[in-house]
Amino acid sequence: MTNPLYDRLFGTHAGKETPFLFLPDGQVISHAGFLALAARLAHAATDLGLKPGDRVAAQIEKSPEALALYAACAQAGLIFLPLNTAYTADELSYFIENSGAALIVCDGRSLEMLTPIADGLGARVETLNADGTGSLTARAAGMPDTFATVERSGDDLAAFLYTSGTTGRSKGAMLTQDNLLSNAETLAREWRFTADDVLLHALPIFHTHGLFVATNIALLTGGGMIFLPKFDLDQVIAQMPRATAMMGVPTFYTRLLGDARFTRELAQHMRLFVSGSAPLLAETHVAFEERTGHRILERYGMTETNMNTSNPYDGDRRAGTVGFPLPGVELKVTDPESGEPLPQGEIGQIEVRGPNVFKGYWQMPEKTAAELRADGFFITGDLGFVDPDGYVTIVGRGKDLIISGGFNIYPKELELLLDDQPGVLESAVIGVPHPDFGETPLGILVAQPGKTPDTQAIMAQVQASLARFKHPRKLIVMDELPRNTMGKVQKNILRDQFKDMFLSG
Ligand code: MLC
Ligand code: AMP
Repeated sequence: MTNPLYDRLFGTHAGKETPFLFLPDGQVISHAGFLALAARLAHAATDLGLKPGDRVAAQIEKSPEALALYAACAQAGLIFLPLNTAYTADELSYFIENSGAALIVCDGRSLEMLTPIADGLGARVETLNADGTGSLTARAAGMPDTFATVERSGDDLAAFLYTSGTTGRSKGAMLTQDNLLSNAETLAREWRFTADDVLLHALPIFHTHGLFVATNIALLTGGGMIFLPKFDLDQVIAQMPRATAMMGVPTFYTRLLGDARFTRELAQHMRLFVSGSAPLLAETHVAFEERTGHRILERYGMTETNMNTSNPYDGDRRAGTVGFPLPGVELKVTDPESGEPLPQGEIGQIEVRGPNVFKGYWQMPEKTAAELRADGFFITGDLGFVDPDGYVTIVGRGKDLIISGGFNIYPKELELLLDDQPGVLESAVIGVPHPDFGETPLGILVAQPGKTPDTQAIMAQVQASLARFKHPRKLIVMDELPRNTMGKVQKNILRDQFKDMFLSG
């Protein structure tokens, strides 16, 4: 084997006209057709001067070509760095600069905004639009349909995914070929995926869930994917009869349950519904079973670790739990202060070790050392316990993180921006329950003496700087923030005070 990731996920399908991507317009792309597209893109990238180990930063809409760029990177030994399409110029320039990307691939609409950033860093910019057009695909058009796969080992880096921190800027999580492959192999086996499966794919492909969990499993097992540009309720309902399995964040399931067209009959033939990336409420699990007869299979993962635990395929899928550690993954619950393992059943911080765990944060040895122990255990920042039957339950987060519809928001990033605004003395951002997104950020401001912050102007500043999904749903001005005797803001009190703010009824 010359390149384990490419060979196992992609190369194995060479010459096969089996269906891979079913598009909403009825078009079907075969495995062979997809590989040819990827090979042409690999030629285009290497023609631009890219060499193995170079980073390719991509902020592009979900499309077959966008997915083929991931395959092209694997084949050419490039490191794929997908970026949320919602990121603003401010956010993007950091990722591009920090990663030292040699090539930026963006939507044509962002070209003007990204060109100066790229020029400043000596990177190339090419476009790839949602409909597959753009300068990159134009370059690829005349290229050969095959590409000599670049030799790589399992320990070589395959992807960077940026993940924010509770302090400071985002960190590039370095994932190796083996990290990705080992997890895809385990999940495909545990969840019984085969070439007969058709996965309803409505997740974005710039995150672990949609790219590595969903796509890698389908590629490894040779099944097809109904490849929707995004989660669109009408499309998901219309396409479900052709699918055998679906993966989603909890918002997918609450939205489906909120629609009368989602019936037991519509879901009857489905083999599997998987949920993850954010907590699935036990009541959603129960309501889903009542409606469809299916028990959603909940699993737990992270950008840095891929998937860590899963409820069983056969056996009891317990609502409110994330199941057992996956085969090959060790999980322990430790005391956050001492790092020592806690007695069975006690709540503590969750640590994991296994072939799934990343290599560290790009060029951040201190941050890596703070979270990834020398013995290989990664401190997840999640709090939980293991019950006597071995099921893991996540009860909260030690890290200050809000998850809205499966997207992470770090309060610190917002607080730094809010603190800087005219008339603001200090701020606190908390996550409060939201019926659609699970949680949503609420910004609490304290005014400087004698000043009245202009919340509308502040919101406009937030909108200009940060991705839409991070925007506080509301800004509230309070006289002061509750603090403990050490002077630390007691966010738990604020969370309790505002917990019903966005819940109807
Ligand atoms: C979109 N918006 C969001 C949002 N998604 N706001 C808050 N939270 C979100 N998650 C914005 C839109 O830009 C829009 O802004 C407005 O909110 C309403 O949009 P919408 O039409 O309701 O949203 P929609 O486009 O339908 O998107 C919602 C969603 C999507 C839940 C379908 O966010 C999604 O696909 N989430 C999946 C995230 C994911 O894949 N996470 C995996 C991370 S990996 P405006 O201004 O236009 O009104 C990971 C590891 C693991 O966590 O374990 O898997
Ligand atoms: P990310 O950094 O985007 O990969 O998000 C990872 C975080 O999502 C984890 O650390 C958890 O806090 C959360 N998460 C993922 N899956 C679940 C789940 N099934 N239940 C609760 N939280 C989850």
